[in-house]
Amino acid sequence: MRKLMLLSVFLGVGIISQAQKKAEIEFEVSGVCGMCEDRIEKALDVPGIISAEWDKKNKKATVAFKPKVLTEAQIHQLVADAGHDTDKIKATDEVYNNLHGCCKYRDGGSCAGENDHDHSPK
Ligand SMILES: [Cu+2]
Repeated sequence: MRKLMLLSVFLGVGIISQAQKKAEIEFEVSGVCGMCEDRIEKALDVPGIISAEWDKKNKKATVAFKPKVLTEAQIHQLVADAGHDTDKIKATDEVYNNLHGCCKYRDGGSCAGENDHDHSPK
C-alpha cells in the first residue's frame, strides 16, 4: 500500500516537471462568505486558469494556472477587479463599494443568517 502511494507520487512529480505547463500558487484573499467564494472563483474562471479554489475559513486562494498564458500578477488583478483584496493587489474603492453588504470584509461584514451558519469567533 505504502509502496503504491510512493510510486504514484513519483509518477505525479514526473508528469508535472516534464510538462512544465502548470504552476500552482496560494495567496491570501479577503472575503467573508459563500457569495464571496463564488465571486472570487468566478473571477478566476478565465482561459489559462486550470483550477481556482478559495477557502473561506483561512482566506486562502489556491490557483493552478498555465504560466505561459497568465502571470501571477494578472491573477491577483483578476481577484482585485472582482472587489477582493489579495496580499499583493488591493481592490479599488469603487468595486469594493459595489459588493453585497455582508461581503464588505473591510468593514467587518458578516453574513449572519446565511444557511451555513459560521459562528466561529474571529
Ligand atoms: Cu460574501
